Amino acid sequence: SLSKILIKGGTVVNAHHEEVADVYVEDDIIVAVKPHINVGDDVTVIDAAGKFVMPGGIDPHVHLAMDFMGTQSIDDFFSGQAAALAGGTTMHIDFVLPVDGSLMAGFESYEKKSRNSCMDYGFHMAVTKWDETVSKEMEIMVQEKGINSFKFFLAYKGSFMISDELLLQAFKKCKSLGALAMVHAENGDAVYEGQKRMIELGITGPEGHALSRPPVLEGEATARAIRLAEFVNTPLYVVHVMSIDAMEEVAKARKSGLRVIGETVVSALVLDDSWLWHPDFSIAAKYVMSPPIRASGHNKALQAALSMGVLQLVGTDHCTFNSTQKAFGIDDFRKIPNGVNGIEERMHIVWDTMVESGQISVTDYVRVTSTECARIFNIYPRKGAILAGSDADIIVFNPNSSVEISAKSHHSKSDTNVYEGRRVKGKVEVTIAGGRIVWQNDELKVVPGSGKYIEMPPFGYLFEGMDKAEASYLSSLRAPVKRSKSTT
Ligand code: DUC
Ligand code: ZN
Ligand code: ZN
Ligand code: ZN
Repeated sequence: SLSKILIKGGTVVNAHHEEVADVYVEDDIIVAVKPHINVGDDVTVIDAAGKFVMPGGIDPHVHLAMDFMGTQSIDDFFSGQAAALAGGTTMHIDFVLPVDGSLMAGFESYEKKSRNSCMDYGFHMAVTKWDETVSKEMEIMVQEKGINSFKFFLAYKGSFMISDELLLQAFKKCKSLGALAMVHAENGDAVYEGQKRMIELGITGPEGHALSRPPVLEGEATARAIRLAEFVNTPLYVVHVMSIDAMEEVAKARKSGLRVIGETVVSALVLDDSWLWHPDFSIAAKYVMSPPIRASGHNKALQAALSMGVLQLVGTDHCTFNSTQKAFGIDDFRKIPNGVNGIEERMHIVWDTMVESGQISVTDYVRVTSTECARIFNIYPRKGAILAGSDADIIVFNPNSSVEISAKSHHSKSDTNVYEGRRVKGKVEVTIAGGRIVWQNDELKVVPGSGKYIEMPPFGYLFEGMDKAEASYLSSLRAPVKRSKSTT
């Protein structure tokens, strides 16, 4: 076999269980997880005593090499993934954008973009218009291309945004395919008005970005998407929950038994919008993403929601632009390419913010950074677990070490970092991806082309009970009134 690795004496953590054990890997598969595994001397041994051995992170929300706002996000599938691996993330799911409305052309362009991948990845598909062709292409994506989730934008009027009418058709299609509907929830018409108003008021700087699209517009769109998904009776995944307003809609929906999943992102958990008021444009502009980073207080509330299970997982929306690209919007915040980094920092910041602070347990950390994503997108326990038979995507984490985040040392191609100067407790010391040691002793050893495309099958468990729910919905409809033709 190609490689044999023994990770010795660490605390092996899964979402459901932790124990001191050895982990033995052959090729790209975990072969055994148990105490005291004896091996020959052809095996590479990693001493993990006093450290946590956890499933590599899975980032559910990433935009590598994305053509967007007149430019392209500068981390491509190689540099973005290299950064991910240095930060303990071993798989990401990227959003395929259609090309001229064609899902197939979009898929093919992302097959090209991802050719140099150095870690495993999967795709969500964005749907930005609707007709018979798109509907047919959705079937092909699910049945032949390994995609089981479709994202709809309620914002970006004039480009990606789709109407409620079309959203309903698309939700129905998702339901019939056993695919998961996802939404970017902001009211695009209102954002457009908000932006015009800021410009009229002469507010052209990055603070105008926050002021033009406040939390109420995220709350409205989240509530609307949830209700429309309820009307169609299909599960819904709300991407990047950034505000209390949106989070409370997710909480309410889940409490009433709706199958709604809430994803938050690292930036929403730890940053606040005071950065957008920074007097230096080049600093303020790097914090422009959509939905915007919110006023202080939203971040703490989202942390609490994550710890209580109101939100289920943490992504990044990693979508990086360098300062030259951000400067496109020097005179008009509407032209600042939207996006922040995070794929390399996520595992460290979530640990520091949530575990080190005592808000969640180590097993919950594994759940929100890895296992839950694998379950939701139907690739568990191949991914998201340290079990015999799972893929060998593993990190060794030292809770007693620490890391200082900086653009000077990060692996992203971006010349800035929104977490610049932040020191976090805990450190990913080793990353094993696909059975290869790709990060050790602060050194990256990645192989272009070694990453695999992970097909994600349509759903079983998420749609369980659908027929029963459907039946009870239909039986709740009151019988129509039979009227005679005459109107006397
Ligand atoms: N928001 C961002 O900030 N970047 C990429 C796309 C998005 O919706
Ligand atoms: Zn056990
Ligand atoms: Zn989005
Ligand atoms: Zn996004």
